[in-house]
Parts: sequence; C-alpha cells; structure tokens
Amino acid sequence: MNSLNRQVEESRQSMREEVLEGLRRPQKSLPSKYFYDERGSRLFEQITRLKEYYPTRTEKAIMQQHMPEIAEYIAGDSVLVELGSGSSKKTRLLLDHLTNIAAYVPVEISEKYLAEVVGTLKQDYPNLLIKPVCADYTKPFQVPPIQNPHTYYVLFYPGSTIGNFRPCQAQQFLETISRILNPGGGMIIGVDLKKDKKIMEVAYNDKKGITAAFNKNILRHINRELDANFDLDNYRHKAFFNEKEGRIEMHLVSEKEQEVAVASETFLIEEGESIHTENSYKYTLEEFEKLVHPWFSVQKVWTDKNDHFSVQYLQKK
Ligand code: AVJ
Repeated sequence: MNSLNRQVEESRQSMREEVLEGLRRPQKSLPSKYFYDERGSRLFEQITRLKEYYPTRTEKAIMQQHMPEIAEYIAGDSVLVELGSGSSKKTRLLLDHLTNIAAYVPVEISEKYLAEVVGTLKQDYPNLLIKPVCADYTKPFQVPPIQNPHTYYVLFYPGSTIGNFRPCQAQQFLETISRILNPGGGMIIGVDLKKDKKIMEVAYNDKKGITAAFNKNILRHINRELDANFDLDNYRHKAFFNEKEGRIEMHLVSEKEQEVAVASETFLIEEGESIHTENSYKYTLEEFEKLVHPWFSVQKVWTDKNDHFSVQYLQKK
C-alpha cells in the first residue's frame, strides 16, 4: 500500500475507534472535528456569514479596527504560525500590515485545502516566504527550524476554536503548543466571551437551519466514512447554553426509538435520547486569564464595543 493510502486508512481507523467509543457511552457523543468533511467545511463557511452568528464578523471587526496595534505585537523577523489555517482569510488582515516577517507557516489538516490556499497566497504576497505544514495541530507536529536566534514564533489561533476543548484539554493543548515558542514569542488568539444567553443561543439556532444542517452533517460523514446507516431525518438539532459548564452544547435528538449500525456494531437509540456533538465554551476575561496563566501572560485584550468577543495577545512565560 502506498503511503497516502496508508494515511487514509490510519485516519479512518482512528475515526472508527473514536466514533465507537463515543457511541458506547451512557451519554452518547461524537467528536466535533468530524463535522468538517468538504460539505461540513462549506456549511461552516455559510454559518460564518449568518446574521445570527456574531463571532466571525465581530472578530474580523476587532482585528480591522485595531490592526496597526495588533501587528505591533509581531516583531519584524518573526515567524507567524497559524493553527488550522483553513482559508487563511483572517490572516490576510494581518499579512497586509506585516512587511518584515521571516515566514508564514500555515498548519492545516486538509492537504487539498492547504495547497490551494498557499497557491493563491503566493500570488498575492510574492515577497512572503510561506512554509506550509500539513498536520493535525492538536497532535505534536514539526515546525520549520529557525536559523536566526533573534527570530520569534508568534502563533495565530483565531475563531475561538479553543472553545471546542474542555478547559482541562485546553490547558493540555496550551502546554503542548507553548513548547514551540521561545521566550519572547507569543500567541494572538480569538476568544468568545460570556454574554446574554439569548444572543449565544440564537447564534447556534439560526432561522435558515444552516447550523442544524451542519450538525446533522456529522452523521452523513460517518455514514460515508464508516459504512454506517444513520437516518438523518430521524434526528432533530438542539443547541443551548449550559450555564453551569459555561458552554453552548449541540446535540442531535433521536425522534424515535431506532437502531443504527456503525462499522459492524449496532446501537439502540431511545426516543428523545441525544447524541452530544459539540461544546463551545465561552469565557469571561478573568476565567480565560486563569486558564492560560501557567504558560502565558495576557499582555493585551482587544474587544468590540459590546464585549461579545475578544482578540488577545498572550506572551509566553
Ligand atoms: C469553529 C468551533 C469556533 O464553536 O462557534 C459554529 C463551530 N458550531 N456553529 C463555534 C460552530 C456551530 C464554531 N467553532
């Protein structure tokens, strides 16, 4: 078997294990990373343009409004490393204000997406050195080595993607990722903030049903990849703010008692039983500072006028 096929086979194998493990639990759950096949990524792009979904446009507005200042935290000669670079759209806001960085390192799991985006970036920024890394940034990965001892790494982690981790997982992640950084390095991170519950809940229950389609797409992805037989019509999208945990939870609620076969295992799902598909944690500025403080000090926080979202510069301790 060639190495690409082997990789595909390995990732299908680990998907199978993770999916089965989640479905065996008393509260059934599925890892939210499996929303993002090609269709899921397209649906997420549509979510970011919904009027109800405030995070993306608020983060973009904060970055645009404060851009010269944000860019000052990235010293000339830094290497900018973006975790989960996707379309690199937000990065362009940064790159337009940076003239002297040593390199841009987009880290992205989808090889196809990465190659495509790097191609257009090279056209638009002919003087920028781009060193793409195709990797799952939640697992250890290699960054291109730096020759110059005065060069710092600055991580870019927008979109409040950190909210998908439980706080203890987020801390493990911060610890791992901080090892990439030398003292003097840092991270520009987007963090969604706690606010009126209605605003948060509406953002995950849009009128057009795009978030519902996005949520159900995880079942479609599993059907295709693991030879499962979820009937998408038998599940209802549910999203709510769990006050005690400080997170939006997304679930798929079974509308009747049914069986599903996944990779040669069958599961009984009761009427009204749910499959937990995503957590999206929201933080106060104080809570977030506590979360990062073993590894980072919060040097600067930029917010919108309603304090709905924040962009922060964290300095490695
Ligand atoms: C990409 C994880 C930041 O949690 O708001 C959007 C994903 N889920 N609508 C989020 C998502 C439902 C999004 N993140």
